[in-house]
Amino acid sequence: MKHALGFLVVGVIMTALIPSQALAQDSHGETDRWSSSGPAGHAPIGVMGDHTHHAGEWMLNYMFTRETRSVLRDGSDRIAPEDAYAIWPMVPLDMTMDMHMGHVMYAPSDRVTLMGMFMWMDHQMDARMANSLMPGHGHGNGGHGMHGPDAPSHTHAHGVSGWADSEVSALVTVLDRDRRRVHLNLGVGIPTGSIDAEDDKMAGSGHARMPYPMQLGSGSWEARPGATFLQQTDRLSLGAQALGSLPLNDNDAGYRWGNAATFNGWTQLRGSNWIAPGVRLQSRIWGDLSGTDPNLDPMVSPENDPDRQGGSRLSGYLSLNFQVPSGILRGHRVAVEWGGALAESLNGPQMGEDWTFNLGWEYAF
Ligand SMILES: [Cu+2]
Repeated sequence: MKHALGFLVVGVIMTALIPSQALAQDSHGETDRWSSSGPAGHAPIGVMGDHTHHAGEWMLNYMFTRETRSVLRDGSDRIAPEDAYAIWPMVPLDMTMDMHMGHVMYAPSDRVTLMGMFMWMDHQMDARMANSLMPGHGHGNGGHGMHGPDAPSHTHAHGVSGWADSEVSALVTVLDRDRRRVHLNLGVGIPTGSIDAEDDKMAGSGHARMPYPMQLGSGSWEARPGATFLQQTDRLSLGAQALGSLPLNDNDAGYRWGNAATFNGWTQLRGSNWIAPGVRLQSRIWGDLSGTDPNLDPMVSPENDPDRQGGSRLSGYLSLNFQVPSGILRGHRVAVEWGGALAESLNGPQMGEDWTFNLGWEYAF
């Protein structure tokens, strides 16, 4: 529902902008092809696979992302942690996810650009946890004996870091005229991230395996098909992208993540050779898990429940792209982006997105 709304908003903005710009004439004889040059030649940094390269060109990218989550939601309603704690002895309170991502692009031809992405993640979470769940508090195994709204509890911090899943993809241009361009995103997700991270402090309690959202990888190969539409006018760079993520196999722990779809729409101002401000709307919908990790007891925490993982979210971001126009750093790009959830509906209780910050560097040669 929310994702449909988001897609609609993006669609309306796009269609409102395109006809008016199509009337604008090229006043200074600029090429009639879409161009990736200039700070608005790349989408806001949070969009992957937005642009292609010329034959023989390479590009390196590094991006840092921080996303924070806190408010518990069931559907779009806020749920107080106390209310969730009355049911589950472990309730998530807040989470910070940092990601360091690198990607390499290379274009063997003008029509095809290849891309490889790899990422390292750090997940930190605070949870309200019944004392009876902890080893050494007398109710080690099982932990169901002593919980409920008044059971003594503490704030439990745990974290995990390491390599997450990787991706290789091909971007294939299928239309390129009148400063419009369409390319297909043909990606494959590679399960390089771990799905069995454990919480040292919980060792021996029977609940050491960290919940689904804390795991670094999906454990499944994924098909990631998509399409990207780009348009430029003298004043604006516009883009829209739809990407799917379809897990192809159950992982070694016995489950797979649900299918997911992400829609992005963005607009950036052109005209400056060093800075391009922009806005981006992202709508994302993702399903519950199928299957179960037998090490995760859904009675202990909603985060252990395969049926409380799906949801949909509309997020908005402000972006700034910079490109060094001259000097020895000529061509280097730096981009920042900041935003968060505008609306979300979660199969909860599940933590929603507070805000996301992206910082990236790119260089093509
Ligand atoms: Cu690139």
